[in-house]
Amino acid sequence: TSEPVPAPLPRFPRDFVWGVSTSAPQIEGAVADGGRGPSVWDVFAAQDGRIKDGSNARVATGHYHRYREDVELLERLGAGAYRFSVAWPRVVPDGDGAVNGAGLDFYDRLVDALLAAGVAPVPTLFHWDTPQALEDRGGWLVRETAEHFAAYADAVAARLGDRVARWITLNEPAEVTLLGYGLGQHAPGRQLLFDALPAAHHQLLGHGLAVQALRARGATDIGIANSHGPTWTASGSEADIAAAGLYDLLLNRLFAEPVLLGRYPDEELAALLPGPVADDLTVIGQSLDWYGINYYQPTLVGAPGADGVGAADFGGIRLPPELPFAPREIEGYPRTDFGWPVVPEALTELLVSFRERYGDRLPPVVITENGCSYEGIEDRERIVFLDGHLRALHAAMAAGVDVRGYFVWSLMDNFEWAEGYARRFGLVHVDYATLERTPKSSYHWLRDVLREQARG
Ligand code: GBH
Repeated sequence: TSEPVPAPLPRFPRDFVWGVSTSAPQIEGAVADGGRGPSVWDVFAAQDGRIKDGSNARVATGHYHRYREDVELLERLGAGAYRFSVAWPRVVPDGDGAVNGAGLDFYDRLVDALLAAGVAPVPTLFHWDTPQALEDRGGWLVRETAEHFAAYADAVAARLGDRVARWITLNEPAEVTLLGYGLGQHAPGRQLLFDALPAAHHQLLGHGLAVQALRARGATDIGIANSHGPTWTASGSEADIAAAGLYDLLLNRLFAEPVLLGRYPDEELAALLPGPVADDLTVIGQSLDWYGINYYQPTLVGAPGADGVGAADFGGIRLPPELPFAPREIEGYPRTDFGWPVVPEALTELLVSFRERYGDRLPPVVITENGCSYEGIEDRERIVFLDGHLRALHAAMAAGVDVRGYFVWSLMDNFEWAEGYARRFGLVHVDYATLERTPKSSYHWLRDVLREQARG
């Protein structure tokens, strides 16, 4: 075609990890197979009006039954690593009772298939699918859930630890807190606003306890996947600066600082957490081998306008007016089909600011998710997106940030939470009528990039 082909990417280090990501609740389906128990997302999706297209993830991409084909796609892509998640309700169907061997068997087979294909398995232990039985007892609002999570982590490590080197505890506790317990747009659908904050603390505690459990099983390569993006301030007004500061505190610092510095970033905020938290912070702040960042875009934030003027959707979600901050539309950048602004240079900004904020307390960084939603199999926009973000990542590395890997979200189109199947993030297209997989242009482009990077 007449479209310009992007120039070759700068060279990344030889041992840089190139991977792709998925999560169990978004791809596996087979929700009643092998003794799996119900998750909060099964229950949430069955409620009227929760999922935009009225869909659910009972089948999703059928990965549970088609994992061999998906591993083959990873192999042909040349991925060095595959980040997937283990479904807690497969392994412990009622959340705190007996371990379900048949549930672990699935991940056992998946890990063996990946290793045979030369792809390093990188399991995430929690990607939002809390066993419903635990939710019925308070879910992440109660401390016991953190302890049950650690017991589950131990069971997974006992089975897979001889073949899995690299582990991720949690995916985006910020989203579970805000969207799941604060605003109710995600499972479990609670609308507690600031009373959701105990869910943040208990997830972070669950992270720390799981790190201990993994270490006790000999794990030496552990990280977390937190979502982060730069917060841009809508104007120089005092009100906007305060609102943006609060947003940054709640979405970025509340989740980074306990993990990296062993303390909460703000006294007033800490007072809203279930106390006393001092001992918990020692557990939460244990040193990690690397720090995972999911990056999608910056957020422009100001004070809430008198009549909501200037307020933007937060990833498709309209925030309630009683919140003390309001995201605004970011103008002047292209947008994905989801409406998210495409701002690669904000990835450089984010990483450089992390290095400035946290200095030597920041371990090596891995980008555990980055990607975009576009329609179509000839997805040139996705190539432009990924190319731009890889250049921005390289720029951060050139500026001294120690980045060790990059994972594209996602290997294939999947169940995009409250959006249902309408948003397609995959390198591989999924036809939901037949579950047929078709590699997109971006898949072929990435395969060529990986070959090129592996050379010389
Ligand atoms: C990730 O969450 C999830 O880990 C993954 O499961 C999911 O499929 C994937 O991303 C794609 O959504 O610019 O103000 O509109 C993403 C977390 C939080 C990112 C909200 C986008 C929008 C903020 N998202 N954010 S705004």
